Amino acid sequence: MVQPQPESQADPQADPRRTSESPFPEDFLWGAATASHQVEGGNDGNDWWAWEQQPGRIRDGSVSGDGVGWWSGKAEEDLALAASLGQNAHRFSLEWSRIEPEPGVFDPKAIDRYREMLAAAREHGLTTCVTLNHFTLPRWVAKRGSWLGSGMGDLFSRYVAHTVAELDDGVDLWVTLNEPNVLAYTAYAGHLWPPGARSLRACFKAMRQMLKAHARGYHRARELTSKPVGLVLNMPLFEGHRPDHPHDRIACGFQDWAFNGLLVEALRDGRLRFPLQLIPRTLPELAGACDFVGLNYYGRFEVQFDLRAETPLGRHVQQPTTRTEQTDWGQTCPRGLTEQLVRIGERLGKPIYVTENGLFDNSDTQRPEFLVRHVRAVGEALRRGVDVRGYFHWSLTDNFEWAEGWSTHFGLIEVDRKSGERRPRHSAEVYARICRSNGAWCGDSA
Ligand code: IFM
Repeated sequence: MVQPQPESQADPQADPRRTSESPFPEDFLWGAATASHQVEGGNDGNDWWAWEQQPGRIRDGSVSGDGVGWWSGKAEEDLALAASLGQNAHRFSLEWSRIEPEPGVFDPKAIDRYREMLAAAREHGLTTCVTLNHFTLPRWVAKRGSWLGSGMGDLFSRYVAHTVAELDDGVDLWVTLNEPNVLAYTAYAGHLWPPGARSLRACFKAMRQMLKAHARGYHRARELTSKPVGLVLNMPLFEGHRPDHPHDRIACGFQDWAFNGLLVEALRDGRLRFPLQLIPRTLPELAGACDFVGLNYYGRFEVQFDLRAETPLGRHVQQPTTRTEQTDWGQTCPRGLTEQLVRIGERLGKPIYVTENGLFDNSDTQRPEFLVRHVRAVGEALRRGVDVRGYFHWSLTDNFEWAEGWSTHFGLIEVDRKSGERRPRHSAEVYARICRSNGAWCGDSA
């Protein structure tokens, strides 16, 4: 069980609390994560760009615009800054709409720009984890129905084949898709992200199509690379409001299953179960189709049985929480990170990277302690024998947070979008201590 530590422990000026038995292996990856559309800027080729142009879609009325300038040259500066802050790895994503702006037409200039970014990461000693598709789809794919359209497996594996063949030299870890569960629920069951289908049927169809595309992409990539290829899942912790109350247990169990469990199990044995598929069936090519699992973990939802709730069978009653009027990342709960790592380790037996973990904290008052406690939670999973190989904080810099726009700041580094100036926050210094001490600075998590 991870116990909270006093605030002072998160002070980078304090004496490091070293432990002689650090659970973190010598080659553990310490990095931060970003995603193409959230930082690059200057791209009108994807479904998100089109969505942002529609009034009322983005809570603060902003658009991704110039991002934080990654496409026009700032990526190199930020990667150098990450390395100077003690990080030894970076996770970022590629923009399908740039690489394949029209069906079957690939843009060598986009590939060149990504080569430059990968070379910069290499130059600064950063191991690279590269996601082939982080939510955004080319507008020509959106016109064909996005993840509901036919032939998505073929289209995705063609894009994967081209991209892996071109960029593999600079990549250490490949990821096919980011958070298919979050995308399916937010964009297909819900209305906050494109295409905003508002249909449970669409949600599960999109999820099935993404799993099939992942399996196709995984096997295609494996033919072209010797690097590990994985899938990233976002897995919050769901717990009953009244842990012993049977109704809360059922509601919470169902939400955990529908969000987390059915994907973990599908990845294990290829079986698509209810509610992902009304009549269960098996996709043999999906069984075990990953060399590692990426876990994105943000927080905990406490579920109270309520048939009128917006979420199935129960509403979320956890306090306190990091949320806006329209998005809830759950209650900060490092124990949940340990639990999900243990669960994935037990169910899938694959190496795991924490590919995202962070919080929106515009004043940077909670983030230092959040970091320390979650790194200790990773240490706890390692002590329990889970094969965790890296931790990537979300995010390196402030960035375009989808339907929230620019008003929710997740960055270790603050960005002045007018001047382009970067200002590492206090949490960036705290994280630097953690990275440089290979986690020992956080102290013993036992
Ligand atoms: O910004 C997102 C990211 O794109 C996917 N995972 C969650 C982050 C915070 O909401």
